[in-house]
Amino acid sequence: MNGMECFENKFEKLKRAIEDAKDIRVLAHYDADGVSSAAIIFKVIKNKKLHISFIKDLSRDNIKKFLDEKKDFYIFLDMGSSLISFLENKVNGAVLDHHPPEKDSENIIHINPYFCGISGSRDACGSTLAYLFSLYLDENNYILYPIFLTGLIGDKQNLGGYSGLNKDLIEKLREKNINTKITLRIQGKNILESLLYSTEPFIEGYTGKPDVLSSYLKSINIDPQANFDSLEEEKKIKITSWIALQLIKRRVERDIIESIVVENFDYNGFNVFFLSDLVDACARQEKQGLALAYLAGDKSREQEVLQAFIDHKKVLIEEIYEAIRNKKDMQNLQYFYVSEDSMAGAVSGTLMMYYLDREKVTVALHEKDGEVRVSGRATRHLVSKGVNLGKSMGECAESLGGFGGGHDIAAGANIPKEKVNEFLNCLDLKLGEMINDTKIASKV
Ligand SMILES: [Mn+2]
Repeated sequence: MNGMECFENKFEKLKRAIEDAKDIRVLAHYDADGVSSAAIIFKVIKNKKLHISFIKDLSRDNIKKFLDEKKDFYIFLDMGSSLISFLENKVNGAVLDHHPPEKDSENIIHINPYFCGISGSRDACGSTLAYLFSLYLDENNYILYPIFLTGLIGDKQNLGGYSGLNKDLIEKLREKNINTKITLRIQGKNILESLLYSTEPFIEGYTGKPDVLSSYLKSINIDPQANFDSLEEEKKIKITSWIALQLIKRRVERDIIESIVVENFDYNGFNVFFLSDLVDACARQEKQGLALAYLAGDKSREQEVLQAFIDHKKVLIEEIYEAIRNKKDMQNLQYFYVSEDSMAGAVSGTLMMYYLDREKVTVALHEKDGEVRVSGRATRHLVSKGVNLGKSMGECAESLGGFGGGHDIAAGANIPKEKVNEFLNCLDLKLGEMINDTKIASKV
């Protein structure tokens, strides 16, 4: 199989290490990809004592607590590649991760697509590696594909089309006679709920508004309680083009508009995109155990999972509208406050894609214990114009007694509460300089 050869040696080592161990500790990243990776490993390791925990805080101090348990063997999933030198003299273990690796290791079985010339940001995620390992153990494990796809979609590696190792594995699935169907990205119990809780796409004025949606659906003769997939073709087209039109009106980018329609891989009549949204919602509420049980096949947890989804979406959508209401504009950025810290990234990401001015950086602020936490997002377009958010946020925060940093397109900072205005002015100015410097440089 494509992509398998490069991993084979390490997979064989991992298989043997698992056979030899009595007590296995699994530490997985806390998000949808981490939970899915853990669910795959949980399904394929049999007759062993397996203890799984999910990790949000990747600091060495936090990880050390688990290492001190001195288990026979540790498996790190969707995390660990940046901790190799810390781990390698402390434990027996394996890392299956797709984040940029610090280095390979003699002591740790370090499995990362980077070592095989495969991009970890687009072509393989944590679940890809766990799934590939499951196939190495037994080809019949291909039936774990819904869990693999749940992680992949959770990590947004489906955006812009599948590629690399992900694509190879999906092509293999097509040979297995699994039904695929073109359908809407958004999914819920019925068409009303699908639209009601949709944040991908978020449709301002409709998302989160049951009355507005019900009367709109009735006006075009669609039963709000109907399931999208069971609608007549003509009605499917009607609703799809209506969503597209709403997004065009809000000047959403073409790629994003196109992603409202997806190809679903059927799983007992279930949609893997919805599955991924459910797991994501659980993970964001610290309910990874619930998500894991459900993914691993415990249908009795379905009601709880659906409730977690609705709870999460309600809070997120409320925060999105609140952000729209309190948003303030500056020359090169727009900012707003959120009341739930954990939502800051999701709110600014959603608004940047579906609502706000994409010519400006989006900044979400959250006040806590005399401090303000800042979460910033730029667009590819802004980055190409010279914006480096990590650098500008870091410099401004440090000059005001805080700290910050990150990537060019997404970054964070912590600043003292009383310095917020100064920070925003500093950032606005720096962003302006970055854009103008590039303009001047490209003219020369
Ligand atoms: Mn991941």
